[in-house]
Amino acid sequence: MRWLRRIGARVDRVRPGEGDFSSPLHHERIAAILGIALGVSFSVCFVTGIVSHLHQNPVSWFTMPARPAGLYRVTQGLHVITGIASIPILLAKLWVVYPHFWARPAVRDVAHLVERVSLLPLVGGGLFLLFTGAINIARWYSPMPFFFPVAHYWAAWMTMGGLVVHVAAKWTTTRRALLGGAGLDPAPSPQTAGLDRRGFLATVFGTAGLLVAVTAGQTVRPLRRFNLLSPRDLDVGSQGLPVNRSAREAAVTELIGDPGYRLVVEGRVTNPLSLDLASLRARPQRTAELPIACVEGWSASARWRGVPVHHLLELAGAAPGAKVRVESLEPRGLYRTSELNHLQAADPDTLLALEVNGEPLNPDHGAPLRLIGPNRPGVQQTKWVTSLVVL
Ligand code: HEM
Ligand code: HEM
Ligand SMILES: Nc1nc2c(c(=O)[nH]1)N[C@H]1C(S)=C(S)[C@@H](COP(=O)(O)O)O[C@H]1N2
Ligand SMILES: [Mo]
Repeated sequence: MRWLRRIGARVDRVRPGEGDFSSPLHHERIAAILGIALGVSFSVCFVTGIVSHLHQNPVSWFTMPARPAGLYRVTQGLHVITGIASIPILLAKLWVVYPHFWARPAVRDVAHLVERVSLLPLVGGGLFLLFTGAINIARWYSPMPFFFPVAHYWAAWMTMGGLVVHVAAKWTTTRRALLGGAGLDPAPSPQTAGLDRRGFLATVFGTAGLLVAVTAGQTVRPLRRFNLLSPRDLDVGSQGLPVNRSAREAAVTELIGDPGYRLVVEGRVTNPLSLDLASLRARPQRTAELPIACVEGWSASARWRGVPVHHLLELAGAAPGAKVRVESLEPRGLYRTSELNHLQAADPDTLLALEVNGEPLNPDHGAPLRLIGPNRPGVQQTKWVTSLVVL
C-alpha cells in the first residue's frame, strides 16, 4: 500500500490547484447552459436513433407505419444534423468542467461515487457516439473494427443511462446557476467575466449553427449550395440522384443484362409468379414521388414509376397482411435483401420501379427493377430486385 500512497503524493504534486483555473469560463452557469443544450441534442439523437433501429430491427410489439412517406427522411436527417451540432458543444462543455476532474477528495460518499462513475459512460459514450457517427457518414470505416450500428446502438443506451444520473445529480446546481439565488459562486470581476462568458457561448453555439448550415444541404434542397462539409453532394450522381453503391461495385453488371431475367413471387402464395420485363411493363403502373433517405443522413426526392407490390401480391394470391422479403441479384453484401412489414407491403406507393424521373432506371439506380417505398431507410430500398418472398 506504500507504493499507492507514493503515487498519490506524486499526482498531488502535479495536480493543479484551485487558483490554476482562473478563467471565468470554468463556471457552473456555463456548464449548465451547455449541459442543457447537450441534454436536448442527445435526446433528439437518441429518439431518432431508436426510430432508425426499429426500422432495421423490427420488434413484435410495434409495426413501423408506412406514412408519412417522408418521415424517415426527417428523423434520420435530424439525427445526423443534431449529432454534428453536438460536437463543438460537447468539446466546450468538457473544457469548461475539466477542473472538476482534479477536485479532491475524488469520492466523498456513495451518492458522489455513483455520480462520478456515471461520468464514464456519459463522457466516454458521448465522445464515442459523436466520433463513430461522424466517421461513419464520412465513410471512413477503418478505425472501427466492429459493426458500426451495433456498437453505436449500445453506446447510445449507456450514454443515456449516464445522462439520467448526471441530470439528477446536477439538477439543483443547474437551477441555482440559471435562476440565481443563494449560493451562486462569486465570479472573478463580474463585468468582464459576463462579457467573456457571453462571447464564449456565442462562439460555441455559432460554431454549432455553422456546422448545421454547411451540412444540412445534404437533405434540405435549398441549402445544397452551402453543403460544404457533408460527404454527400446531391448534384453528383445520375438521373437526379446520388448513388451509394454502383452496379459495378455490387458486381451485378452482367447479371442485370441477362435476357433470361425474371421477377419471381414465391413463398406463401397460391399462385407463384415468374414475370419477364415485358409482362412487368404490361401490369398496371403507378407513379409516386418518394425520397431515398440514406441512414447516413443525405436524402433526395424523385418521381418513381413501376408496379405496386400489393398488385403483385394479389396476383400471386398472397394472404392479406403478409410480410415480404425482397431479394436482389446482388450476390453478396449487407443490403442485398430487405423486408416489407404488412403496412409497407400493402401501401399503394410501395413500388417495384422500372423508371425514375421519367427515364428507365439505369444500372446504378437498380435496373431492371428496384424497390422504392414510403417511410423506409435507404438501405431498405433494395436495388436489382429479382424476387419477392411472401412470409
Ligand atoms: C452529453 C451530455 C453531458 C455531458 C457529457 C456532461 C458532462 C459533464 C461533466 C464531465 C461535468 C463535470 C463533472 C462534475 O461536475 O461532476 C459536468 C458538470 C455539470 N453538468 Fe454536465 N454534461 C452533460 C449534460 C448535462 C445536462 C443535461 C445538464 C443540466 C440539466 C448538465 C449540467 C451540469 C452542471 C450544472 C454541472 C456542474 C457544473 C459546476 O458545478 O461547475 N450537464 N457535466
Ligand atoms: C456526430 C453525431 C452522430 C452521427 C453522425 C450519427 C450517425 C448515425 C448513423 C449514420 C446511424 C445509422 C446507422 C445504421 O443504421 O447503419 C446512426 C444510428 C443511431 N444513432 Fe447515431 N449518430 C450520431 C450521434 C448519436 C448520438 C449522440 C446518439 C445517442 C444519444 C445516437 C444514437 C443512435 C442510435 C440509437 C442509432 C440506431 C442504431 C441502430 O440502427 O441499431 N447517435 N447514427
Ligand atoms: N441491392 C442493394 N440495394 C441497395 C444498396 C445495396 O448496397 N445493395 N444500397 C442501399 C442504400 S444504402 C441506399 S442509400 C440506396 C441508394 O439508392 P440510389 O443509389 O439509387 O440513390 O440504395 C439501397 N439499395
Ligand atoms: Mo444508404
